[in-house]
Amino acid sequence: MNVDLKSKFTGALIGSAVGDALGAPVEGYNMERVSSVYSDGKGWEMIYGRYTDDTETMIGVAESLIENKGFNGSDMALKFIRNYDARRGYGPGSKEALRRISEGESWEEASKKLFGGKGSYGNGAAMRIAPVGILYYDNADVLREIAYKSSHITHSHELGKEGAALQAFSIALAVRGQKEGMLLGLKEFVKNEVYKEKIRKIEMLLDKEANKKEIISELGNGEVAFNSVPTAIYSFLRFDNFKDCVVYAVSLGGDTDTIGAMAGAISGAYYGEGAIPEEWVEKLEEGEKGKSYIRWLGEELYRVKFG
Ligand code: R7I
Ligand code: MG
Ligand code: MG
Repeated sequence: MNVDLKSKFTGALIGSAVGDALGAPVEGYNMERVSSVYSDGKGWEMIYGRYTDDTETMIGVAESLIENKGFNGSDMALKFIRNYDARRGYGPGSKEALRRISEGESWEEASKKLFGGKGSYGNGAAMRIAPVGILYYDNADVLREIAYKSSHITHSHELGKEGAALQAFSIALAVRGQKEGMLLGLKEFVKNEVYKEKIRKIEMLLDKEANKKEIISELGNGEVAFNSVPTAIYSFLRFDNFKDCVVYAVSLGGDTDTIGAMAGAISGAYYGEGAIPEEWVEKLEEGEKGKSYIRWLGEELYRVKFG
């Protein structure tokens, strides 16, 4: 498959926003309730096109990487704080970390205080990671380093950071066009046993064409990183086009906006922006930081990378 690299960069970001917006109206619903909403005569038509915290924070990651031509922790934290709109529905950990930083704590320290001093392993760092996955797609070591550091602003737990790194590396492999070899690549990349086990499960579940209930019980559909990042990767690997992948990710219920966003980021990076259903992109919100801006961020990341 020959998809041009720039459309993979923009595809990862627009794909993530589209997945977020498709899943947003049904976040927290179970599988049956999701299907009752989306089968209501209209199929999988996007309902509002409004994105959530997943995309708002992804925008902050991209803005900061572009402006600094690389990672700058205090600046990225500032971007999150400036863009913050409570109506987008932030997780309590992320909200608390950003509040602490805005009151003067350093980005290195603030997130460590969360969850009894263990730090968060929510999926909030993984859901926003697409810009890191594309900018560092050709260097696994740098990608890991920047994925960990950008996560740390809100998520200091090892499992939160590793989930973000795994999601970023999946996007990187997708940019490289590696779908067949993805699981092997991920196995070699991932350091934590919790995720190694999940990757073995993905392989097993792909082999047997498991049903949705099995996917939910084995891989998860919740808002902690290890119960959602593997589910997004599975959704990408199971299908051969953007639409089926993202519809499936959202159809599982649970943390639908986030699993949709992560599956959409990997798919968009693999198939390119042209493979994202036009009617979904059309419905995706516009405005100051809407779809045109998100596409421009993808183009700017491409420019930072290739000049
Ligand atoms: O990760 P985070 O930003 O939340 C992202 C989610 C996505 O679904 C978004 O769409 C938005 O709706 O929120 O926010 P956190 O609060 O850090 O983590 C999310 C949840 O994971 C927490 O509220 C906890 O339920 C759980 N969690 C933990 N539970 C126990 N111990 C995260 N870390 C821990 C932990 O250390
Ligand atoms: Mg959200
Ligand atoms: Mg969510």
